[in-house]
Amino acid sequence: MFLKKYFSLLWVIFVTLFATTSIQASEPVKITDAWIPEAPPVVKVMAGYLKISNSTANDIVITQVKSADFETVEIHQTVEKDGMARMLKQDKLVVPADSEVVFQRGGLHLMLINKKRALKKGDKVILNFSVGKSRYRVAAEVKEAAIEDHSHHHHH
Ligand SMILES: [Cu+2]
Repeated sequence: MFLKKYFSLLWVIFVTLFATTSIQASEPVKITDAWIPEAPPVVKVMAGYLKISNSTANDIVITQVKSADFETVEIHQTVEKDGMARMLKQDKLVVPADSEVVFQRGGLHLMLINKKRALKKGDKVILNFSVGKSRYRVAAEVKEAAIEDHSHHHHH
């Protein structure tokens, strides 16, 4: 019957659209551009930079960051006071609804404390972010620190 066929086709379109929508909705938080400036082998503490975008209508809260390659990972905010730069540990980080937070030199950064293995240019470090009950796994690449200095020239 023609009508029956027509309706089943509509059904397929409907299901497809619905499935597509739910795939997008399951990835409302994106963590991108993660990288770690290369450091000399003796240096045990490294910094991590990245971007977190929250396209949901609600604030999200990052409660923990972990990596198998480091003993501890903290979220730090660099603040300048009387010409001195100090780093303040953040117990959690709020990424407001429909906005983006950028971790960069001289501001928010990950403090990767006590590395457990040698890390050189090109190596990947897996970072695990806890956002409420969700977990996000991000690969951060170790890159030449010179790139970092160059891109932040305007701060000097
Ligand atoms: Cu720090």
